[in-house]
Amino acid sequence: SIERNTVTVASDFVVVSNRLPVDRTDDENEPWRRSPGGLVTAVDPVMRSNNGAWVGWPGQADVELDPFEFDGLQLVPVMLTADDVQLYYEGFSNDTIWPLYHDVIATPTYHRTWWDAYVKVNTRFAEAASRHAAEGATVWVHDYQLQLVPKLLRELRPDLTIGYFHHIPFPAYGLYAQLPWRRQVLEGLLGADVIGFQRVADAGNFARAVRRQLGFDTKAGAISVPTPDGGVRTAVARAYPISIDAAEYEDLAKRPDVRARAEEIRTSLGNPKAILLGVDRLDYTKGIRHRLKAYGELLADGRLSVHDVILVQVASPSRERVQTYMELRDEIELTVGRINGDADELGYSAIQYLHNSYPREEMVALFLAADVMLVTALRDGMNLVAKEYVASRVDGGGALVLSEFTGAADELTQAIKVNPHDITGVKDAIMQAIDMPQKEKDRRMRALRRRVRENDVAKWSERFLSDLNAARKEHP
Ligand code: GDG
Repeated sequence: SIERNTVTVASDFVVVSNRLPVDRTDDENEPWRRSPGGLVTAVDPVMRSNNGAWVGWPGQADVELDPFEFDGLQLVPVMLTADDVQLYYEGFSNDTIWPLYHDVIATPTYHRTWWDAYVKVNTRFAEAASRHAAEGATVWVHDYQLQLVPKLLRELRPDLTIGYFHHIPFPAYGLYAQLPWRRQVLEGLLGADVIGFQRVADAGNFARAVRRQLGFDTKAGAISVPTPDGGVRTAVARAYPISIDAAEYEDLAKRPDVRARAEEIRTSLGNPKAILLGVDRLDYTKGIRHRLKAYGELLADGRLSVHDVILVQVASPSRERVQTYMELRDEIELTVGRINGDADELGYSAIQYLHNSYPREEMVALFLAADVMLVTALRDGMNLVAKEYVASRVDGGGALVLSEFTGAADELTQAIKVNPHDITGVKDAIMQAIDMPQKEKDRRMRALRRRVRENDVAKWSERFLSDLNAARKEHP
């Protein structure tokens, strides 16, 4: 099209995600800052060798911007109005799809006006991607905010090879079936040539939904999708467990300043026998309440004492305008206050609660300082924090308590597994982690570290993109 080439060079590789990998700053001289994240690191080399473009929302409402280059990346901003943010993003994405796909831990809200906005914004993203993709380009769409983009994009541009990666769980059909637009969402996703999930179980749930709802044949991850011309094409639905840049975390953990900071943290907390750590976005899927309940009971039972242990809970602010998240925050802060009020002694605190975000160096220092990492999510696509903790323990120390309801649990089999709903079980797991003999800790951490190092984020994107490339060759 004419428009396609007016603003930028058409790209052979286009990433589409709700957010651009940059954040707006208040600094006039440096208005954008790269937002750190595994996804950027993973696709960076592919982007650079294919004059890649990234299509996404810059994170502020009503900001209309032309495509621009930043740090060697071609960025294509998609505008969202304040209404779009409320209906498409906070509404349909974070208050319909998010709770439904996390096994209705919170009750999903179904509003037709939210759905209409979701269709409208997905169309806008598809159009932007279409404008910036060169003939025969590869487009990689990310996550649950953009489930309709694969189909919309295929209609606009049948020449493209389209991949989609789903970062969160895909629920069992019995739950998925609640969605009033369950058909349209499945059809939207099936516009992709390769549909990637975190776990084998997610890919299975998706294939089952497609069979039950659309009646298409599915065989070992190959789904037969009828085409408008009466033919059939294949869409691949498989698991590609995402990971982290393990080497980057290792390098940080070896830095003298980071190690010194870890020591400083331990000292400032009074050098207790055991530092327990939780790091989560403040989200109801993360099982923070269950973790606090278990820990609070251990203190009340006298199995733990504030003289020996402290729990550091980083709860980074998240989705603060969504009602459920406001209520969650109140509930957690009430619980923290109660536990501290009951258990604290002058100079000794049960929980150090931090409602804040920190630089990555500080996170790694915390990981190094923590004897026990608590990941008790009720449902989590992967949970990168678990992998980051493991990668950071270059000293070989530390123990990981990990919920079996995370994608990470499929891989990190040497962690101490817990069912977060079983509070007695969580209490025992915490005690097991604190009391674990050094030798066993070392053995487990070695195995965990090997796993994360061998399956890093580069491996993840290579696996996905190589399947996507194979899909292209099938229909040139
Ligand atoms: C979704 C899926 C899936 C957190 N607080 C701070 C901070 N973080 C970083 C962590 C980690 C990331 O945020 C969170 O990633 P998770 O994987 O743990 O969870 P979600 O945000 O829910 O991510 C999840 C993921 O997508 C990838 O596919 O694994 O299942 O829900 O990297 O370290 N980072 C810094 N300061 C903080 O205060 N620097």
